[in-house]
Amino acid sequence: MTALAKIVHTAPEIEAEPDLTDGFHLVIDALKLNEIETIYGVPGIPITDLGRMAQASGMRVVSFRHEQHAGNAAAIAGFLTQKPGICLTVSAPGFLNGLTALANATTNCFPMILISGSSEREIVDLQQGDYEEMDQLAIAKPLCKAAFRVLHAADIGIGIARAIRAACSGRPGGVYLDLPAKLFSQVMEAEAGQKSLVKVIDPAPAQRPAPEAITRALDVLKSARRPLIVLGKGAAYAQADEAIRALVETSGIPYVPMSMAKGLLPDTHPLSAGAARSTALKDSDVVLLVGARLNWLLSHGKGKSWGEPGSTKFIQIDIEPREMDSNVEIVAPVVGDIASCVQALLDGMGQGWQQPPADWIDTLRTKREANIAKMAPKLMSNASPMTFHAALGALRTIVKERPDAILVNEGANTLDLARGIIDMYQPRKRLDVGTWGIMGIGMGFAVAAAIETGKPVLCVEGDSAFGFSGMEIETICRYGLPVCIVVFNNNGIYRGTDADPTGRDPATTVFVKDSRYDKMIEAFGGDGYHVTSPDELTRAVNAAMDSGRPSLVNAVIDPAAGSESGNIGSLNPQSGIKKKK
Ligand code: ADP
Ligand code: TPW
Ligand code: MG
Repeated sequence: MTALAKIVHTAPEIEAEPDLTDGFHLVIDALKLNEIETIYGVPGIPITDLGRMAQASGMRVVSFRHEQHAGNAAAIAGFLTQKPGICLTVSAPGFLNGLTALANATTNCFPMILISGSSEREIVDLQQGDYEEMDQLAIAKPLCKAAFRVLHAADIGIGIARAIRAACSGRPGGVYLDLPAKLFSQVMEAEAGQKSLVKVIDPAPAQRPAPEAITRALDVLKSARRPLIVLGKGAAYAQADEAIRALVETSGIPYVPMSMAKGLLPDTHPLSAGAARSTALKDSDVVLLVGARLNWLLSHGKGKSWGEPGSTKFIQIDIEPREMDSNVEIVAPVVGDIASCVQALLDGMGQGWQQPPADWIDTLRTKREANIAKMAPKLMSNASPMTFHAALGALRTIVKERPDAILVNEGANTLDLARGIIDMYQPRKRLDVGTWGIMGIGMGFAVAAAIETGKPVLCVEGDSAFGFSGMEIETICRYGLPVCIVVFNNNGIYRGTDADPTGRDPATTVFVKDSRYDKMIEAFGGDGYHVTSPDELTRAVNAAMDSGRPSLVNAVIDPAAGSESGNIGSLNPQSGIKKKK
């Protein structure tokens, strides 16, 4: 009786099967709905099919040789586009490889999302030794801005929306999204799946500054005798280029660009005090920080790089309220997004704005011209082997002639000297080691710069720096990207001249002498060049950039020319034990 009733009750009705979707497709649909078209990653269990399906759906899926470089690519894609760059990795080891890039993105305020597949929760939480077992969410949490896990296919839309919002709103940063393997094969009705997706409306809402904050800031600026604007990479990120130019030119206040803010206004601008940086910081009485933190890169706003304690008043524009007073007192905090804040300052300046005293402008101009004149002969040197200055003098001309190329730069001497010597002419064209001074961003940044902008890329790399991501030249060749890498080959870290005092091993800072990095790219079908003079360097880089092909120029630099740690040797701790005379 019961059995019969059951059969009758469950007799199949003639009904069309509903269309189904699954976790794989929902992740892809959610990204595409939010206009995210590119994924940087490395395939493997459990995300191999996710990459394949994303590619089949028309997304650009760029596969790297190591997750750290995929992560760096995603991070700089975020910086360049204001949309979170996506890095996709496998569980435990792949996740950990991507984590350095996620932490670095967070430190630099770049929006990115690291999406990692993960193992079965039930097994991971009982620590029963699953395949690539790791509690990834817990590990990621302290190293990024936010971390989420999605357990149900119906929550994928919300999970991705939360990740996008967390990455882009307020101070941008890195977000971790944990997607357990089981999620991808979960099935649900397609219509319900589609409805569960969320299009993030206005992911980085404007944050207008309080009118009193603007009045306060203008009052302080008006009182200045020697005002200075410092532009940081937050200003570059904000894409408020016209407003920032107008602020500088209307106010008549000289400015110093931080490394990745170079080119926001051309470095040749008459109000650029970049080449008189030390004087500008030390002698200014009011400093307006625009998207630049008073961290180590600005000597924390105090000490011998600055004037007497208390003699410099700081005004700071930043979207992050807690940045104010982080190192020294900020007399006029302006909390809000840079575009709104700069516009409000401009509006407040109005007609009657007084330009800064002429003697301040003259002091900086004279200093700048003197510094440039002092440097000029070094840039022309024809010494063999090449000095850093001579090689950079050649590249400086090339960048001047190709201002829309993107410059990627890492190393120690190769970084610090290139930053000072190579003028930039357009916003967001200089990408480098950022707040941590991290080595290894080179090839990842180059790939994303080429893919996101379609522009040619010139990488200026120390030989050590290049080694951190060098295998990705295969990626550059595979995707046929217009990237020209110049390796400043001085046989080592800082210099190639150290020796092991015991005579047993190579010194800790040196590499194989006269390595032929140019031959590495030839192995993958790219073009290699080997150059020993500035003229040869110029010819090779121009040929490489004209060809638009993946190329590597091995530039032989005097192994004795560099200094320890480039410009920041003073940060090296010294032994407390005095040497016996
Ligand atoms: P730099 O290294 O060039 O000096 P930092 O990375 O130290 O620059 O500082 C960048 C700052 O810019 C961060 O404090 C960040 O909160 C801020 N920022 C980023 N985007 C915006 C924005 N759109 N509006 C306001 N501030 C921003
Ligand atoms: C992830 C420490 C700072 S600079 C540098 C290292 C190893 C390399 C300098 O040599 P290079 O440049 O590139 O040949 P040059 O022109 O002076 O010879 N690990 C990480 N990040 C950092 N910053 C280091 C180590 C470092
Ligand atoms: Mg070197």
